[in-house]
Amino acid sequence: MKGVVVKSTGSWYLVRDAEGNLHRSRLRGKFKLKDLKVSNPLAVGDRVEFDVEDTGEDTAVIYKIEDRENYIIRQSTHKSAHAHIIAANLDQALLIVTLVSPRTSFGFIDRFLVTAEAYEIPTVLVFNKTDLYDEDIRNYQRQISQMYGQIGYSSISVSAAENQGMDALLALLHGKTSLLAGHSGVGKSTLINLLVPDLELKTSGISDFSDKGVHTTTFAEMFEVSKDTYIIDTPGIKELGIVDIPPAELSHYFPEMRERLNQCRFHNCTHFNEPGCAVLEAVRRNEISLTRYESYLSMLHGVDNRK
Ligand SMILES: Nc1nc2c(ncn2[C@@H]2O[C@H](COP(=O)(O)OP(=O)(O)OP(=O)(O)O)[C@@H](O)[C@H]2O)c(=O)[nH]1
Ligand SMILES: [Mg+2]
Ligand SMILES: [Zn+2]
Repeated sequence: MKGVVVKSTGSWYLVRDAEGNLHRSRLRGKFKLKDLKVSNPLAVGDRVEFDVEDTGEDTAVIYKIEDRENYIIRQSTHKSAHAHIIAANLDQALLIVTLVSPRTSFGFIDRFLVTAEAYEIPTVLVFNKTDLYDEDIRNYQRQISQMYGQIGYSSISVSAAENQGMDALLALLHGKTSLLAGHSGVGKSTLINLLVPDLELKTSGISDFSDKGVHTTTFAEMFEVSKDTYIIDTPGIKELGIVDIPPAELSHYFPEMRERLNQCRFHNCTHFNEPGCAVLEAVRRNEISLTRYESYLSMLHGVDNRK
């Protein structure tokens, strides 16, 4: 039988077949990892072939993984730790951003966007918890949305608490498989509970002490919103490392830099201090946002600006 992995715990998998039935499954014997250096052989979204066996707790055995159309990897910032495939076969990622409770930094947003560019996953920013924004934060959010809009990333604003903006979110999701990503506590599971009634995913408040989420969701899981519309809940990302990108290539994953690359004097320009650099010139003229350029530099130099 053929199916799609909708949940992966590392030791067992939930696979949805074509009729929508779920099978608790395990992987057959030793499974060869394709050259990817990752800790999990199988991820949510993987298309698999499996046999149903009526023995034991895990009733199905996965014996084949189909080639992935795409996938997105979460790289720990600690070099020693393994990379982890968050999900495969995605149409898009929605990065859930909150400007308060908890605050998502530009550094984090830009790291995610670079990762998504590297894996060619279109990304939309979803500002949540807008009910908590005062006038100043609301204006600030508009500026941020405009800045990202200019470089090709669209955004929407929602409030899960007040059920605001859900129509726009549904329209964005329609007919696609979307990954919800973001820090712990930004409201990923809360949003999915609104989109998929009766689901009752666990959610938790923000720690008063750190103003951060408490990592409530522990495994990625895919849910059906409506026919052909799927959404993947994921555990909150604390820190996001950057996939192995050579320094001279990093700017290829910043759309506003990518379009200027052939105007730099040196073809291998890293846009740091080289003479005749078109990117530096654009930063000087405010044509490239300073926060984006700062994110670029921190990634280039491996500086730790995660917040
Ligand atoms: N004020 C307000 N609170 C919200 C909103 N959306 C979610 N919350 C609250 O934020 C807290 C965290 O929400 P979760 O849905 O658990 O967050 P999460 O992103 O799934 O977090 P992890 O599973 O830890 O990654 C909960 O207390 C929610 O009730 C919102 O729009 N406004
Ligand atoms: Mg959650
Ligand atoms: Zn340059």
